[in-house]
Amino acid sequence: MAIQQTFLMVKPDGVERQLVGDIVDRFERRGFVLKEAKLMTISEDLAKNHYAEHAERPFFGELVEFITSGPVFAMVWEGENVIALSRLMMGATNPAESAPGTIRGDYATTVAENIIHGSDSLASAEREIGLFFGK
Ligand code: DAT
Ligand code: MG
Repeated sequence: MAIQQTFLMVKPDGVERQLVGDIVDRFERRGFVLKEAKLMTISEDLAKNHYAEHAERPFFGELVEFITSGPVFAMVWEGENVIALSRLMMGATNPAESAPGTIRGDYATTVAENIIHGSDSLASAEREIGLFFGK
């Protein structure tokens, strides 16, 4: 395994619920390094681009509306195998499967409002870091 970077984002529900500190703390304690971070409101264009893979899904409109509904906390994290390990720390997309101890398993009960986004592959990490941080 190699040192990687990934894109993580506390979604509007997580910012609203004041979970940014807890989430940053979890990744720092695991040993990952915060490289970039900003509180921002996502434009409709950026939301549609970020979630382009879901454009044909029935929930796409709701997803774009939700992710643009308030500030998000966008981050770049670095470390050994951080792409796969951060996905494990987030927990499953389906709330019925997100284990206690994971971020979603501790804080979310619905698939739509699930607190955190994380890149799911090297390609999506590079794409999403570029979209949000321009590199
Ligand atoms: P993840 O965020 O775990 O990578 P995903 O990429 O499949 O999951 O979906 C992106 C987001 O879209 C997800 O975090 C919440 C929303 N979503 C996914 N499936 C959904 C569904 N069946 N109904 C409503 N929203 C959904
Ligand atoms: Mg995804």
